[in-house]
Amino acid sequence: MKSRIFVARATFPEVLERLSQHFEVESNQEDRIFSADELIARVAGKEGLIATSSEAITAGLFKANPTLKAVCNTAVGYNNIDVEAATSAGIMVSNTPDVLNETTADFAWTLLMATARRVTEAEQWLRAGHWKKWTYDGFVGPDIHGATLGVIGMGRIGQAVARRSLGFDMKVIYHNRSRLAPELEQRANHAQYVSKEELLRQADHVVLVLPYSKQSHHTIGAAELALMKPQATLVNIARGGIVDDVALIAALRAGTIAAAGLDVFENEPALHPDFLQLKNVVLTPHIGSASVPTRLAMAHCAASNLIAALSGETPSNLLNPGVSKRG
Ligand code: 8YV
Repeated sequence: MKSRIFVARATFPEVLERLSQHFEVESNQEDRIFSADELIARVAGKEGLIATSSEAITAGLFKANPTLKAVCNTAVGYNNIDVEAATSAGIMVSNTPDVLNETTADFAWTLLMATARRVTEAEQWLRAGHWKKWTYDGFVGPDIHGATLGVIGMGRIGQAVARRSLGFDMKVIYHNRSRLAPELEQRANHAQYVSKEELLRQADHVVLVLPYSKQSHHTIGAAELALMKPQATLVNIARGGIVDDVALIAALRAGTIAAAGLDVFENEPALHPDFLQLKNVVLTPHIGSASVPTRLAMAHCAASNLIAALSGETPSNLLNPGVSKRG
C-alpha cells in the first residue's frame, strides 16, 4: 500500500504527478491558508508532509499526528519548523538548499540596485504625473560600482552575492559565524573577514543573508543602524526578525541610513504599516527565490527528499541526521 502524504500549498502539477507515482497524495491546490488546528486535521493519517516556510510546524502537530514520519520544507530556511521537537518525536526534517543560491543572489542585487538608485520611488513619482523637467538632483543616490559591499551571513547565498560584485569593482567585507577558507574568500571577490561593527562602519551597501535563529534575532537594531554611514543602504533577503523593523523605520525617518530594500519582514505577510509611508524603502513580498526554474527545482528537491525519507533512505537534505526514525 502506498504511503499517504499531504502537500500543504499549491505546487506544480508535474511535481504532484511525480509524487503520485510513489504516494497517495492529498494536496491543497486551492492554496488555502490553514489555522494550526486545520493543518493538524489535514495531516491526520499521513506519513509525509511537504511544507513551505509559511506553515508553522510545531511540537503540537507532531504529537497530534503519530503516523507522521517526515516533514520536507520547500525552502532553505527552516525556522518555521521545531526541528528539536521533530527529532524527539522521531520525525525526519529536510530543506531545499543550493537549488536557490544563484536566483536568490540575483535578487539581492535587484533589491540593492533598486534601493540605491531609487527605482521604485522614481517610478511612483513618474506614474503620479510629476515628471515635467529633468533636474541635476532628481533621484540621485549613492554609487554601487567602486563602493564597499558588506555581507552579513557568508553561506552559499552570501558567497554568490559577493561573487557578483566583481563586475562592479567593489571591495567586499563580510561577517559570519566563522571565517571562510582562503579559497572561498578568494572566489567571493577576495572578501575580507571583519567584525560586525567594523562591517557596519565601513560598508556602503549592507546585505543580510544569515539564517534566522534566537541568536540572529535583531542582528540589526538601533545600535547597529547608528554605526552605519548616513549614505549607506541596507538590504534584507534573509528572514524577518533579523532586523528590528521598528528601529529600521526610525532610522529611515531620521536619515541615520539612506535607504533599505526589504524582501522579508517581522510578522509577514502583515508588515509594519509605517513602511508604506516611507519613500526611502523598496518593499517586495518575499520573492527572493521566485524564478520559475528555481521554484520548480525547489519543489522537486522537496519531493525527492520525501521519496527518499519514506523509502527507508536518507534524504539528501536531512536536517536532523541523529533522528531515530518512527517505525
Ligand atoms: C521560499 C525562502 O520560497 O528558501 C527560503 O528559505 O525564504 C524562500 O526561498 C519561501 O520561504 C517559501 O517556503
